[in-house]
Amino acid sequence: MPPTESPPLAGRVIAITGASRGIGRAIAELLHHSGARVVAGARQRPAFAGLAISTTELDVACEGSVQAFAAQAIAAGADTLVNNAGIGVFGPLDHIRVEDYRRVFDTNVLGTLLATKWFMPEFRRRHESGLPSYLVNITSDVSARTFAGGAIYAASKHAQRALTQTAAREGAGHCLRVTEIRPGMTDTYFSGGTPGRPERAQHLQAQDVARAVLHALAAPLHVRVDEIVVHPAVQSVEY
Ligand code: NJP
Repeated sequence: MPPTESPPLAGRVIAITGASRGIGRAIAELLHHSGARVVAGARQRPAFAGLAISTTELDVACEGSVQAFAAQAIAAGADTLVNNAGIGVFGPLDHIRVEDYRRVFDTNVLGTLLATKWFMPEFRRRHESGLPSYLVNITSDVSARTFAGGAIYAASKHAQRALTQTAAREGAGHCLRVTEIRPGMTDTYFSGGTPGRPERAQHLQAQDVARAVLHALAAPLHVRVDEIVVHPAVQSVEY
């Protein structure tokens, strides 16, 4: 009889922010089905009927909330943080509202910064014990370009890319494997969207992005996946 293969993420413990719906939810489900233990957080506590996924309330813009999330995940043995929580507000430069800027930057930039801050010491400690750790940031295809109407959002994603690359450099000393995932148009609830509408039938599905995350996290130990850009085939070729 052939030996039974263990699932690719067996034994792994993965913390995911913004996992109540959309891409974060799809990542949580796929990684769970790939053998990982998942700790999923969002402001509205995620619910996964019938799946053994740990869930918790989390506001990434609030340091106390992030600290509690990190403590829970680290107590469960977390080796991976997926910074996925994110929002977008769009409009021309001369219509920008300060409250929108603050909301987007607090979630996308400060949220990524705080979560990384509270997991980093654990990743260093794991390395000292001979264990690997992973950081995955879900940024955007516009983390390295921009478009009309995208000032606040693209600026926040450029900043998130800078945080990702800084974490990679600071984590290099303790072999932290850092991956930036840059999805294009994805059919989720993002920016008030409703998934499943016919005009978005050709967009990425949240599961397409989740598969990119799995690819990075299930790579052999000698491999570090720095960046994945994934677009729907119908989106213009720009990156
Ligand atoms: O959006 P959506 P996506 N603290 O709205 C959570 C990037 N992206 O899945 O807190 C904690 O379906 C929110 O939960 P709740 C995008 O920038 C997308 O598309 O309860 N969690 C929900 O679970 C983002 O970084 C597209 O409201 C917070 C989740 O975040 C990531 O993909 C294109 C939170 C958002 O689910 C996932 O977005 C692209 C907070 N303060 C990049 N605020 C795209 N969809 O086209 C929000 O280039 N959440």
